[in-house]
Amino acid sequence: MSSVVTVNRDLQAEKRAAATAFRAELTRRGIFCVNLISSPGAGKTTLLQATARFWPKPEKLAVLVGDIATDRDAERLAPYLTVRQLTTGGACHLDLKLVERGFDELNLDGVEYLFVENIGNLVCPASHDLGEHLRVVVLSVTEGDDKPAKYPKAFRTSQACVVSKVDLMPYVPFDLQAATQDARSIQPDMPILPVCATTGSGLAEWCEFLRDRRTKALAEHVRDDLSHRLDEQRMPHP
Ligand SMILES: Nc1nc2c(ncn2[C@@H]2O[C@H](COP(=O)(O)OP(=O)(O)OP(=O)(O)O)[C@@H](O)[C@H]2O)c(=O)[nH]1
Ligand SMILES: [Mg+2]
Repeated sequence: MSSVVTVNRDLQAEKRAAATAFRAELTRRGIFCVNLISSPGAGKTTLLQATARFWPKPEKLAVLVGDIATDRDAERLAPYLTVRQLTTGGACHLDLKLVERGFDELNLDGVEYLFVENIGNLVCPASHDLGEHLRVVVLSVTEGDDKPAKYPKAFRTSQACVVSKVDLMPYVPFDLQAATQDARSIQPDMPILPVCATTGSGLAEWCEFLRDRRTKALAEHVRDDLSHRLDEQRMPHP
């Protein structure tokens, strides 16, 4: 026997509000959060290892790394930076509650950048706001240049695209211009960052991009906070 239960609550609105509140908390603490999404094996963990090696002060970086099973990615990242594995036990994406739990368990003293490596999947993670400031879709050249058009939501909800494994371009049929064009037909002005995590090519541009976005996000917060306080001062006292 089945029955219908009327909830009368907009659950999506509640999830959006929770993600917005988490983002505000991160901003208040000066932590810029980057959600990396991609197909399995596109190179997210290798990119994070290379980023930590390249970053002048890797102690300012931390990672929450998601996987369906095992903590192998956390083992790979642990020699380079503060990391906590999030294991979903089968779920194909990370959700905000799991990220918040991982966040509470990390020592984030002095951390300025929190990366969230999502589950390798170009579909489900696109629908979940984890409270990040920046969503980056990683597209490896071995996947084919047709992926932006075939998985538009991943590209529509991301604010930048890292094209990974560019060292393999001579060996695979990947047209960077075609991929860029498709990505920008979905998301105009999408920054495209070609990177090879194994040789380090493109890492300087990637790291500079992250610094720039963090500075802008924090400046926006200071501006909003200031105008909020000025508005309060202008309010007539009761
Ligand atoms: N040639 C080449 N191989 C790479 C590069 N980046 C990653 N790889 C290789 O690609 C494979 C997958 O890389 P990972 O970093 O584990 O990919 P991932 O996206 O974290 O994978 P999941 O967490 O399973 O989704 C590994 O064998 C890496 O060594 C690159 O820039 N060039
Ligand atoms: Mg990984």
